[in-house]
Amino acid sequence: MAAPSTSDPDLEQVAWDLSHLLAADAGAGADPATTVDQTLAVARERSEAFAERYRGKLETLDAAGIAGAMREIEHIEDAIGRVYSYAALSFATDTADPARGALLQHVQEDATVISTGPDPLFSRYPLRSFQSDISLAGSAALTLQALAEAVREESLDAARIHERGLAWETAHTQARTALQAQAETGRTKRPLDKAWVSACVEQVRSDSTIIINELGLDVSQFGFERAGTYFGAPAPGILGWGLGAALGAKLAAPDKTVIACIGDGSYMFGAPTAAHWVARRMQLPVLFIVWNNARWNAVASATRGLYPDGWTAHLNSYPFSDLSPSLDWELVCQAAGGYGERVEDPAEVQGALERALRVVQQEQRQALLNMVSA
Ligand SMILES: Cc1ncc(C[n+]2csc(CCOP(=O)(O)OP(=O)(O)O)c2C)c(N)n1
Repeated sequence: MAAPSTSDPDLEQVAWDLSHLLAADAGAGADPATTVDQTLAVARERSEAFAERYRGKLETLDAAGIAGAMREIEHIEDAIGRVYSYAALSFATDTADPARGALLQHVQEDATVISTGPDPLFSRYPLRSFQSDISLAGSAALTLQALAEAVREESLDAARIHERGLAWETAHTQARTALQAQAETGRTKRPLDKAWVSACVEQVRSDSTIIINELGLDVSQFGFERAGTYFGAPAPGILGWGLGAALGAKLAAPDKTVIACIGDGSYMFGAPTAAHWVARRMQLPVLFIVWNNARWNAVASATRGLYPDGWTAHLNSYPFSDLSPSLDWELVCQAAGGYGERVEDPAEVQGALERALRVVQQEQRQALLNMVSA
C-alpha cells in the first residue's frame, strides 16, 4: 500500500518543547536521558533517607513533624512526576522511536504507583498488567475525601501549590494541542488516519454515548469524563470481544448510543453474521466501525519489530497476517437489514458518522462503517 501523504508539512514540523519539565534538574543542553537518570537517583536517595528517618516512628511525630515529612514526600514526588511526564509525553510524540520507549520503560520501572478502588489489584482477573505498589482498597471517592481532610489541617504553601498547578496546566494544554495537531495532519490522509477518525468520533460523541473500542480508536483523541462511557479490550486480549460487548452494552443501556470500533481481523473473530443477526433479532441498533487495514497489523508489526531486517520486512509481505482482499464489510450489515457504508475519503468521515448515527438513533437500525485504513 502506498505511504499516506500529508498535505501540511508545516504542521508536521511542529515540535513539542518539553524541556521545562527537566529544567529544574538540568542545565541547558544537558542530555535528557542523563538528567532523567540523575533526577531518579536523587529521588531514590531521598526516599531511602525518608524511610530511614520515619519508618516506624510516625506516632512519635507532632503536627510540625508530620508536615515536614509530607513536604519531603512532595519534593520527591514532584521530581519523579516531572521526569515521568517528560518520558511519557516524549514517547507520545513518536511511539516508533526505541529510545523514547526505553526511557519510558526505565522511568516506569522506577515509579511508585499508588492505586485506589474497591479492589485495586483486580484480584479476580487472571491477568492484569498494571503496576500497583501501594493499594488503598476502598471507594475512590471516599478515599480521596479522607486524604483531602487529612491534609486540610496542614499549613500548605499556597504559592507553591499554585505555581505547580500552573505548570501542570501548561503541560496539559500543550499535550492537548499536540494531539489536536496530530489529528489535523490526518484530515487529508488516505488511507484513513487513526487519530483523524478518532477525533471525528469524539465530535459526534456525548455523555450518552458508550464507546466500545476493541481496536482502531486512538483513545488520546477523546475527553471521557464519565464512568461507563468507554470500554476497551481487556488486557488478556480476547479478540472477538467487541461485537458481543457492544450488543450487551446496548441491551443493558437501551437509551444510550453505542458505537463499537473493531479491527477487521477482530471483526471476523467476533462471528459477525451471528452478531448482526442478534442485533436484528433483538432490535439492538449499534453503530459498528470496522477499522479495515486488510491485515492483522498487530501480528505484522510484532514480526517487523522482532526482525526489522528480516525477509518479510524486506519484501513488505506478511503471509500469515495478510487479510487481503477484504470483503465489503458494509454489505454484511446490509444483509441484516442495517445501514452500511464504505469510507475511504477523510473528508467523508464526519458525514458518514452523522448518516450512520441518524439511522441508529432515528430509524433504530444497526449500521456499519467500513473505514478503509492502513
Ligand atoms: C482470541 C485471540 N487470538 C489471537 C490474538 C492475537 N492478536 C492480537 S492482535 C491480532 C490482530 C488483530 O487484527 P485486527 O483486528 O485486524 O487489528 P489490527 O492489528 O490490524 O489493528 C491478533 C491475531 C488475540 N489477542 N486474541
